[in-house]
Amino acid sequence: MGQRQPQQLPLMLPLSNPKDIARLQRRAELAGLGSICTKVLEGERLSSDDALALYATPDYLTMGMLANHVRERIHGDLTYFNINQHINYTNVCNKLCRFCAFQRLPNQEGAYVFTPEQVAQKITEQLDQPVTEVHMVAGIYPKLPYEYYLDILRAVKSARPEIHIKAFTMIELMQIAHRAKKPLEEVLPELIEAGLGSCPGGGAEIFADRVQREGYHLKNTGQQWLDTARTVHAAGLHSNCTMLHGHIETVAERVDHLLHLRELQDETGGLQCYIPLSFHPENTEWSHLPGPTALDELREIAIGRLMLDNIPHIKAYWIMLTVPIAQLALSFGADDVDGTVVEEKIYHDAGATTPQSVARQELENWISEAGRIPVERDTLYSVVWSGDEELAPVGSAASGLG
Ligand code: V47
Repeated sequence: MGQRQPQQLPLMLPLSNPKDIARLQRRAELAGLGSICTKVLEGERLSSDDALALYATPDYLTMGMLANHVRERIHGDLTYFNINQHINYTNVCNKLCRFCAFQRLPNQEGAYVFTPEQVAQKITEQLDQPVTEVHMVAGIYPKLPYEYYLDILRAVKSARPEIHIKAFTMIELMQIAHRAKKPLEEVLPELIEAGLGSCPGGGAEIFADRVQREGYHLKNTGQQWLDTARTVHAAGLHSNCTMLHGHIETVAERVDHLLHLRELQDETGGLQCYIPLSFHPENTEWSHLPGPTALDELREIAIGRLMLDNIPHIKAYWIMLTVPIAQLALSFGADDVDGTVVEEKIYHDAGATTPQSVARQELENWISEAGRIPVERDTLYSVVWSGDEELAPVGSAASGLG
C-alpha cells in the first residue's frame, strides 16, 4: 500500500435538488454553521475550528443533516453489514486500563486463555453459518509466546480456510513483535502467511498523552498507535480505526484525535472504517462516570463523517449503541452497522444490554426499517449479497479503497 496521494471518495449520487440544498443552507445558517455547510456542499475539508463549532452546536439535527448529506453523497442509501464472529482468545491482560471491564489478572477468577484447538473449535461451531469474518482480539498476556499467535491464526484457517481473519489491535501487534524479538515489519509477513487478513480498529482510545497517562498509562501512546498502524498499512494490510469517547477526554482532545486519523489516512490510505466507541462504565474503574448519552453518540457519528472526509465508512456498532440508536445513526452519517457478531464479551462485561449476536435476517430488517438498503459485505467491502443489484452488484467493491 505504501505512501498514497490523499484520496477523493467517490461521489455516488449527484447533489440533491436545489430546494433541499437551499433548505440545508438556511438551517445551517440559523444554527451558526453556515460556513461549514458551504464547505460540506463544495466538498471542502473542515478545519479543527469547524470541528469545535460542531461540538458546540445544540442543533444536533442540522449537524446530522450535514453528515447525512455526505453519507448519501458517498453511499446513497446503501448500508453495509457482514456475517461475522468474535473470538477473544484471552482476557488476561497486564495493561490495567481504567476503562476496561474485560481484563483479568492471570490467577483471577474468570481468567482464561484459549488454546489454538479451542479457537478452532469456536470456528467449527459456526460452520453451518455463512460467516465470512472472524474478529479476533484479546488482552496482553506476556506469557504467550510468538508461536501462539501464529498458531491461533493457523488454527482458524485450518478450521475454515476461506474465512477472513481480522485480528490484533495495535497494542497486540506491538506485543507480538516484542515476543518475536523482531521488528514489526518482519513479523507482519509471517502473520499474513499464517492467515492474518486485516486489523480491527480497537485500542486507539484517545491519542492525547494526558488521557493516556490518566487512563491507560501502561498501554501504548497515541503516537505508538499511529506508527504501528502506518507499519500495518505499509505491509499491505487494511485496518479500521476508533475513538473511545465519553470518559475523561475533552472536546479538544477528541478533535485532535480525529485530525490525527485524517492525517494518517492522507498518508497511507489504509483505513477502511471509523467506529466511534461509546464508553460503557459498568464494572470498570471509571464506573462513577456517566458515559455518553444517545445524543452524544449520534454527534460522534456525525462529526466523524464530516471530519474524516478520506475514510470511506463510518460504523454504527449496534452491540454498543443498541439497535434503535444504530438505526438513527444511519441518518447521522453512518453507513455500516458491523455484523451478526456471535459472542461479544468486551461490551457485555462492561454492562451492554444488547444481545451477543443477531440473526442475519434481523440485521437486514433493521436496516430496511431505517429506510436504507441492506448490503452484505466482506471485511474488505466487496459486496457478498445485495438488497439492490443495480446500485451494488455482488462482487463489486463497496468502497473507494483500491
Ligand atoms: O479495543 C474496552 C474499547 C474496543 C470498553 O474494527 C471499551 O471493525 C467502551 O474495537 N467501554 C473493542 N469501550 C471494540 C472494537 C471494535 C468493535 C467493533 C468493530 C471493530 C472493527 C472494532 O472497545 C477496545 C477498547 O478500545 N473498550 N472497554 C468499555 N468499557
